[in-house]
Amino acid sequence: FSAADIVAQYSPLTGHDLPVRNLPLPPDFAWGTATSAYQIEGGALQDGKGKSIWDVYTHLEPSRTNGQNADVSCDHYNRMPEDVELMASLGVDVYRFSIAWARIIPLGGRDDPANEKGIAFYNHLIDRLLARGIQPVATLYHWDTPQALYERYGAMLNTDEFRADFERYARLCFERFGDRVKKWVTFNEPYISSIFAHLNGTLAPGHCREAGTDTKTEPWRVGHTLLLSHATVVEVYAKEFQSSQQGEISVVLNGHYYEPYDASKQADIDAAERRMVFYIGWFGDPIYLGKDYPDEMREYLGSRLPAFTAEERELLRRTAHINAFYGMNHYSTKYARALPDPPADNDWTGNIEESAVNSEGKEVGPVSGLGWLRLAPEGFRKLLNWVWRRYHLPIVITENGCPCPGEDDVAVAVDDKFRQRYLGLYLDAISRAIYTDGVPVTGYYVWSLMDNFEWSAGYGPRYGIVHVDFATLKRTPKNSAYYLRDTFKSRRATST
Ligand code: PSG
Repeated sequence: FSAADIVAQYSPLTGHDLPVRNLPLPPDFAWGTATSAYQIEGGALQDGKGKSIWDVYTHLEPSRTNGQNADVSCDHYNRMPEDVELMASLGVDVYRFSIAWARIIPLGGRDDPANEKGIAFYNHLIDRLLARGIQPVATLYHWDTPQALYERYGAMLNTDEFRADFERYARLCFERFGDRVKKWVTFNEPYISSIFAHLNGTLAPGHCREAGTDTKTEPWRVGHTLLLSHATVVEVYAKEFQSSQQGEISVVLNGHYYEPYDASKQADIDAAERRMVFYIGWFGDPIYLGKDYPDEMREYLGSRLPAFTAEERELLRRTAHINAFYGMNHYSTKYARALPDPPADNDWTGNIEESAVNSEGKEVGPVSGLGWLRLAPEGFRKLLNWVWRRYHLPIVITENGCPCPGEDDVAVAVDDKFRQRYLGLYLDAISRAIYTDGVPVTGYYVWSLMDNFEWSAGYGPRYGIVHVDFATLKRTPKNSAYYLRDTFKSRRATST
């Protein structure tokens, strides 16, 4: 059988109630693990590192982060060699990590001094990965803005200042790591930095909880800053580094798939589409298509959505084609229901209400260790199709995974049956997207290598394929780690 024949036998995919088929994946499909600096490193003030907004936020009001912080977390900063060996033992091809801006420029700004000890840490990490045959994928920004920049000018609230400081930071990373890092991500999930940190206030800096803030405009200003900072850095990379370093660069966008709440109502069908445009199109259209914000967003948000100057438009147009892949973080599916116009407080979603149950009482899928994260592989496959049709770029899954129900019990946590099923079905969905739908998906990085600090939820949810005992810092691979090691071996063998 060819790979396409094997996949076709299992058509159509009905979703979460299917058995895991271990459907084929291309021989050169890359599998990896993903982490971020603040979530795993610890060493909060070690070797001259500056404070990030997360170092401050978790100490200022511990109740916002489950009473916990990541001062130590997995202590990866001091245990990095052991963690690289662990990945090598699992047969990982790729490791996606993030660089802590304040570790390499403690105060963050373009005129502030660099910290050689911080730079040395990432050099050691990259060298060890390569020595074990693991390709480094580096994210420049995974939410840990240097605190000094937030205090100086509000960080992302000041587009021009932030853009100039981020450009210098990125250039330093390309100069010092770019001879060995061939895949770069500028920003992790600009949607989350904009909405969760500047509208809902569930993530640092929690700015919208302070007096005198404007949640009607600030999230959109932040989004604007991130888009322009991304485009600026993409152009710097293309002009100054790409021909000698031969790497590629893009951004990582997250987003749920949305199904209509009532599939017989046109308003709900439109709402589901509009919700994805507000989530993904907001960044995807300017970055990958070089276009203005989507019309639907302009319609609901009017002048609260910043306008691009002629020069900025040109920058977006010039840089759109440089992005080499679409970086997708995806976890789950939701239902979208149209709310009556005119919009009240829900205008930021495109005036829709989200739910886990549809008009017929049908649930999206079984609940993981977190209420919003449900097992819905068919939604994943549909989102892959949606993104491919809109942007026509090869897709890399830069994050996917889940915490398990009942994992407070360490036996359940290590024999993580829910996660094995979740990962197995989501990989089957990728196989079907590739071979049945013709969507080019080229890699899959599981979130996460190991249990870590899950932002506002602290050490509650455990996303790792490796268990971490936070009292002893002992790492124990969960059964899903062995499942991934084995399934990638067999899935990639079948397809040759
Ligand atoms: C994305 C979307 C939601 C929550 C968290 C994320 N949501 O819709 O409720 S964040 C994303 C992130 C990583 C996290 C991981 C798991 O990049 O740092 O640990 O997912 O939440």
